[in-house]
Amino acid sequence: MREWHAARFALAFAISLAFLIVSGCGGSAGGGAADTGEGRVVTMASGDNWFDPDELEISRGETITLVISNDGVLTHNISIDEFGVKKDYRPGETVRVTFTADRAGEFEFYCDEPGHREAGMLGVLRVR
Ligand SMILES: [Cu+2]
Repeated sequence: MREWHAARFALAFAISLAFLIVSGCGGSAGGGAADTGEGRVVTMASGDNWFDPDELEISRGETITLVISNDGVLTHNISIDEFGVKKDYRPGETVRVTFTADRAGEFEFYCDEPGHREAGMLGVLRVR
């Protein structure tokens, strides 16, 4: 009985220690979900073959994290050539892409899967 209690205590201690280590790393390493390095979070849906919304307006110098779901049955991709964005994501998957728009203008975001852009899987990013 005593050994069992001791073992349970040791396990609880190990778990809380592991939790402390994990949360400590998340706070200092950056890139965690609560990290402010993500900038403004913009939610977007997509499917076969569309983005919703297909127009985005942001400010120059702003850091944006797009959270994009794939509601279709095909693999898709979000690409914004001017800002180095290029990310594939599978059906049912939701991905996060962070970028900083360092210049103003109108830019195209699109899916680089063959034929998708031509089928209308694109949109306009306006940076003011
Ligand atoms: Cu696509």
